[in-house]
Amino acid sequence: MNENVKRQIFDEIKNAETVIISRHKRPDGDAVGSTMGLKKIISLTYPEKRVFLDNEDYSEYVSFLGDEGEHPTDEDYKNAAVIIIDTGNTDRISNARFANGKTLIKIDHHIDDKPYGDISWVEDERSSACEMIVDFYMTFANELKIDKSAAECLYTGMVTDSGRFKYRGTSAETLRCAAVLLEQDIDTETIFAHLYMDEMEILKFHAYLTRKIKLTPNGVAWLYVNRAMRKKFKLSQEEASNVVSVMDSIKGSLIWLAFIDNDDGTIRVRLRSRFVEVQPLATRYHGGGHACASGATVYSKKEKAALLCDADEILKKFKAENTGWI
Ligand SMILES: [Mn+2]
Repeated sequence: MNENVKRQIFDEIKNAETVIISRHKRPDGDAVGSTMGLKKIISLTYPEKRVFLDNEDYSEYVSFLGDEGEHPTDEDYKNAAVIIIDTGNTDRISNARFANGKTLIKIDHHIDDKPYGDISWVEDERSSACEMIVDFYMTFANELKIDKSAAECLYTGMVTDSGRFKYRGTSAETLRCAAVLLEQDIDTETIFAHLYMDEMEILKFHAYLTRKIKLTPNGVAWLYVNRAMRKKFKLSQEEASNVVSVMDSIKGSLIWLAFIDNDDGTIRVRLRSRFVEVQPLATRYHGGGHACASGATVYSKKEKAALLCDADEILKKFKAENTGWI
């Protein structure tokens, strides 16, 4: 079935004079890598086509992949194929003009609870959207071209979304896709240095945070980054959000949560887990995402407490019903 959808997308790209590619707000490595990677593949293959990235925000974290180039005009949209990658629902698209093109194409690996697009290719078991772009390239390898720079963008997204090929979505197919990128002779040492070396200040902040981790009765680990803390350590929203990773290896804490004060008074929640799924919980609190990596928003301290209580209950139930986890 997907072979058909992929063929449709390929034909749309082939027939379009203009292709515009967008991703989700607050982009991560996968959102940036997949869009930039696909843009490079299309431009290499069809130098005569006009290919744009069009997004309204930016990520410092993966800025080493280069900038997104010039934005399309309203006129450019008229006959364009618009491709949205790595974005589950239209509210999250970082482009208010996304519906102004001729065709709208969705390529995504989030659970498809709010479908959109004239053509939609969603595989929620994929470890990253980048993996899907590589699969797309492999499907049409006789016609599409790839180079080192495109491969570096795609590899960056594969590495970040799969937790360096550690999360459960990582499959034999994931590694086959990664292998195709490695064949482009990419510089993985530099990519890893960009992604995983931290400033000394961040390290000190993590040491501080480690002492602030709290546990619920059944072992849910959680941290709250309030405004005062953000100010004290001069944290951007992005840096504050990354604190969730500080709690990712605590024995018995199969669910871990970070609460981060947003500028508008709401509280962003990042939910992570192993063995037990947190996606249904995120959905209950105005969010969603993947089985073991989701995001949500709470609107009061009371709602924050309720979410923690629910998480604790989920973990309690899981531990009572399952053995064999570490
Ligand atoms: Mn992704």
